[in-house]
Amino acid sequence: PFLQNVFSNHQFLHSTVDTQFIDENPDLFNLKPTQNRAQKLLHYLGHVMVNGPTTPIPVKAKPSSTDPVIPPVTMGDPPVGFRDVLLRDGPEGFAKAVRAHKGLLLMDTTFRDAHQSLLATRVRTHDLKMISPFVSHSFSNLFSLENWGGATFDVAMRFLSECPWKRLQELRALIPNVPFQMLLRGANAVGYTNYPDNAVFKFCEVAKENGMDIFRVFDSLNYVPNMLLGMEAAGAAGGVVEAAISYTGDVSDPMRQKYSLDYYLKLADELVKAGTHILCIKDMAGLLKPEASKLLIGALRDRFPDVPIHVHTHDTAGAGVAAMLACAEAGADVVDVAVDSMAGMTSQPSMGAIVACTKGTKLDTGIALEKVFDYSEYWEVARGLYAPFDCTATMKSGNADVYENEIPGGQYTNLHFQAHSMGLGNKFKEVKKAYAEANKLLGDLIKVTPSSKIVGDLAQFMVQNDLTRAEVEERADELSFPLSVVEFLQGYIGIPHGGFPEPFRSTVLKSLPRIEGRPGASLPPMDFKALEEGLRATHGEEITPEDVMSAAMYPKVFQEFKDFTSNFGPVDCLNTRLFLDGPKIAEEFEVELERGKTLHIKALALGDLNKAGQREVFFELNGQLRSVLVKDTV
Ligand code: 3PY
Ligand code: ZN
Repeated sequence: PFLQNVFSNHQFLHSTVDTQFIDENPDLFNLKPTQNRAQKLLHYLGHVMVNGPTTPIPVKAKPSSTDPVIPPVTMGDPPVGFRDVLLRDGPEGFAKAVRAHKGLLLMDTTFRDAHQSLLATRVRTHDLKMISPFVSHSFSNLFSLENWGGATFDVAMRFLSECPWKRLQELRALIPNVPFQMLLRGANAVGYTNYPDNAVFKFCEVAKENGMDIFRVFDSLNYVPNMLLGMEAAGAAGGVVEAAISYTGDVSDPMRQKYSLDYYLKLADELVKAGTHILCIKDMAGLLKPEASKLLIGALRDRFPDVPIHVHTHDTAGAGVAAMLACAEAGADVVDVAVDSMAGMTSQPSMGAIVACTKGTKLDTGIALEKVFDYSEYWEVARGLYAPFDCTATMKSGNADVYENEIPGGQYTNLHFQAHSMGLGNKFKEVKKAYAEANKLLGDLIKVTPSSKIVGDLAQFMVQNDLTRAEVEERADELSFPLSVVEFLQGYIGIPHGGFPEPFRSTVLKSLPRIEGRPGASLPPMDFKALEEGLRATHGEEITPEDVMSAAMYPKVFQEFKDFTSNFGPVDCLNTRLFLDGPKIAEEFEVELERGKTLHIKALALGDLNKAGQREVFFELNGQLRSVLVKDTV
């Protein structure tokens, strides 16, 4: 029967009714959305059984058939953590407490950068949630848990068909005591281009409301006006501002003058003057050697005795643990690690190694190694579920050639995948060489999202067209460069240190317009009201402020995500094997839609292909026979 509930009752929706009306019409709360969601999920499962996963799979590997074991969690509330300090004393008080802390503090990147670097950012909320109570209870003395931002925002919607905001809300509810940290790409927020200023401000505001605490703000060119914008936005939202200087070159090499110690110290001066709560060195490619760590962190420590220093690195060359220990010795308060089974190679250095190496010293982290082992075991098995995305399918080790090509961790993995899928053994070597050449062509840039993508695009263009650096320079006026390169030269992402490369820029751009100064300053503000109304008209009334921000960042991806969920339901409720591979015939399983609402499903049979090219897929849902018709597109 047609339900006249609050979403469909005409009188309720279109007239002013008082509470008596509600009392007299109990059907209004006869919501029963389960039926609908269940049917949609069957449709999804049927679709995967017939056609394979909806998300693109780069590696020919199946999710492992072993489920991760969740280590035991003590009953009761988790211990007090740094988030309690933050909530009580605010960002300034929090920064003071961090600075006053004896011993080395850690940020755990397992929930964000580690899987962005090793598993193509594909880790789903489902597997993060399972281990969250353990994290909350066992690692209450972490400085923070990095669990959001960077590529996770986009990938959650685009490839996992889940809402990034819901991830944040759910993790927040499970981990109340450890500060959450996100990566904010300055004026690019969580996207790849500059957004209007009000979009960056609003984004931070909504992120803070949803439980984000610490905003690591960087700009891919270390362009200060862009960084200040991001810092202001995070600060205005009430967040902890962690301004991050992206590190490139080698301060311990006297031959590398462009990014010298002096360059970093001057930049740090500006960020500290602008009021950052924490200062971060963001070594996105893992170039910070132990000797350089001593010089850089030592100098920053002397200069800013009261400002907490936080260091981020990647372990691409294999020197990550050594470098982080050197940073800690030189006075860093916090360093970034990933749990052992999600560490190493292009990810962060190993948590267990750092915890063990500092044990009993003045840098003791206070973290119990046995807890790290349990945590690592969970992730070792959980990682098996992501075998179709695991870089170790093709990449067997890190490589010290990163000191030459300076490719950031996540991009190193991506380029390796791409080169490998071209099927030529030595392609990656060629791409890496071209990357270093492309970097020089563009004037030796800081390389991190999105400037790293621009250098990568130029490198691929050079490989595809078999061009050397000298040939590109010679033929710059006639070549048709990738759009990202042209826009970079126009000034779309800001101004690089040392200015744009000349005469290359002028030769490529000819009469194309150039942006002066900070790109966001010339963008008209975003009209959120109009955006929201448009979304309501397309997707119905239940659009949230979080949805509006998703659409503001990624209009097309958000639209596709909404269309997907209106067809296939809340696929984030499925476990990862079901999501990627669907059930086997005769497999029985449960899907928890929400607390207390669990579906019992059994996959019964796959029908033959009918004349319309469809198959009927049969299930048992809570004891009743159901079927869905799926178009066979294989
Ligand atoms: C990102 O922007 O996603 C990064 O991880 C940069 O290092
Ligand atoms: Zn990183």
